[in-house]
Amino acid sequence: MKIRPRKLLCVLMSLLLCLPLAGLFGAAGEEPLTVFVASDLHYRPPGMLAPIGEQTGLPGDPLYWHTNIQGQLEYESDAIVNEMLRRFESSPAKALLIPGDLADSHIGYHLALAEKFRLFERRTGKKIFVINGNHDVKDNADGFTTDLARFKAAYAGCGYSEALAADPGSASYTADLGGGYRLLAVDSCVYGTSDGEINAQRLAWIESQVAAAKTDGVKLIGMMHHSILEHFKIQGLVADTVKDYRALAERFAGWGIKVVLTGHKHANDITCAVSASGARIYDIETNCLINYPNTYRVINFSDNEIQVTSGYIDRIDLADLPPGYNGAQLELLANDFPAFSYGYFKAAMQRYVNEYAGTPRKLAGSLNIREGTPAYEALAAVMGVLGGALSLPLYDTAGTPAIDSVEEIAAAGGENIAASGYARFSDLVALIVSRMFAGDENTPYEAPEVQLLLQAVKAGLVYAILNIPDASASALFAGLGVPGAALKPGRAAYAAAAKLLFAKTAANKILAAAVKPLVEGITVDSFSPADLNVTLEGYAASGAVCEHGDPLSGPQVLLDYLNRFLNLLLSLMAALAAPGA
Ligand SMILES: [Ca+2]
Ligand SMILES: [Ca+2]
Repeated sequence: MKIRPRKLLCVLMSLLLCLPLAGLFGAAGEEPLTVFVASDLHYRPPGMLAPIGEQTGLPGDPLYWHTNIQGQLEYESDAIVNEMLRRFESSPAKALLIPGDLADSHIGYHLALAEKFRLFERRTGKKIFVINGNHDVKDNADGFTTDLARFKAAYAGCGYSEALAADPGSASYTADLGGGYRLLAVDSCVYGTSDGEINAQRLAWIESQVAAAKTDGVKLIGMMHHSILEHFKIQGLVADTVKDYRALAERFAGWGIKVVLTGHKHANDITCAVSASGARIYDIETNCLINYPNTYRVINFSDNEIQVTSGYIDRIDLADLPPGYNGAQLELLANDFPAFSYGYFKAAMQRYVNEYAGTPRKLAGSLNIREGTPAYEALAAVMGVLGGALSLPLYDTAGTPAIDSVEEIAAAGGENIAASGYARFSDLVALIVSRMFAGDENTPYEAPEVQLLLQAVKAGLVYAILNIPDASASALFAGLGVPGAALKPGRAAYAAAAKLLFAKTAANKILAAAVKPLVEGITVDSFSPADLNVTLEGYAASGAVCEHGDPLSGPQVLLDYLNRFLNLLLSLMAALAAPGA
């Protein structure tokens, strides 16, 4: 075929015209972008903390008497944040992205953290971008709280002063990250609550930014505090995702926002979904920095691939700690920070069980029951028993004849519990929750730890049934069809009650089958891809549909629910068909 010179000229002209546009659209050969991500700092300036010696979190514990209930290393937070900044400084990343819960809403905490960030940026030339979480912004009713205006002013140097666009009605903004990528920082908070929602006004603002990004030829990386996809199978049912998350994720995916960086649930998890039009979206959630296992992410964006690697704060500089630690604590903090961090978390779970399951304070508050009333007394009695039930030692270490351990209650019901290195119910809770926080969790229902946890729950129920005050107990026993004589918690009563829960009856098998998918929703990673070190599809790639992703649009969503329900039914039928049912 003969090529006419005029046609050739046309082709050459078109190519030349396209060249500058190719640059704008970040075509192949664009410098890759590397970002550093840390979330949920819950920062406490050491100077604003009460002396550590005055803490009474877990009296008598030699290492963790200062624990709080969430397992957040408050006294160590300054040291952890400093170490995280050193890691960021020595990483190839030019920007640190923080998806919310920078500090509880006291303005003093925020100003101290913002000043630390300002000095860091000035010294290193690297950039820090933040967005608010549910703990950050509230009404400034007492004069010390951080409201929206104060938040934006405090973090002017962390996104707001260099924003390309900012939503006047929220903390949302956009800022260029380089490499053809633009940060879309989205305020997903309903101030003063832990709820996540993007109302119509905020969504309209986001849509205007999507149009602007298209005009400018840049790709949007989302960052917001709340989950935009489910991270475990019942999360969408128990809330804590952003409201109407499937519809919102569908829109984000359709707008070409392939990655949304989130925090809030304090876990490392990555979930994927595909929109009706085939567009893929990832929710990359990062662990609370001051909670075990103290994770941060380094994410590299190139056209075809997004590489996620996870790192851990596994040492701190003791010089950054406030005074008041004992020798044993300092030794462990210096030699094995992860062990200190895990021990602190375990202690926090123990404190949680002691305080919240054992006293009516929190429940009474939410039920509007006032202290000193008969209702409060009744609740206190019940909660005291429940606290006792969950504090039962797993094994009969005391060697007393009284039935006062999980081991003895299970034995009364004809079940032996396996030997283990765990001492308390709270140790098992700490293990399961910490594995979920760590990510890539894979503890199946049949694993000894899960079975032990379930046995402890059953034994706790037996203990509670037998020890709650008579009036409530009578009603319960009548309902369960246990003879009235069992009201006194003697050996016979334990045997009768324990057999109800531990015996291999058809009813118990059905119960176990129903519980299994709920338990594994927490103990096994619910959705691909993997949570920690993984290569994802880049913005310019359009690969295969992700396995086990969270479906987003109409019929798929219904199928997903139907599928979950069918799985439950099948497990129930399998349980009934098993020998001995
Ligand atoms: Ca996952
Ligand atoms: Ca997971």
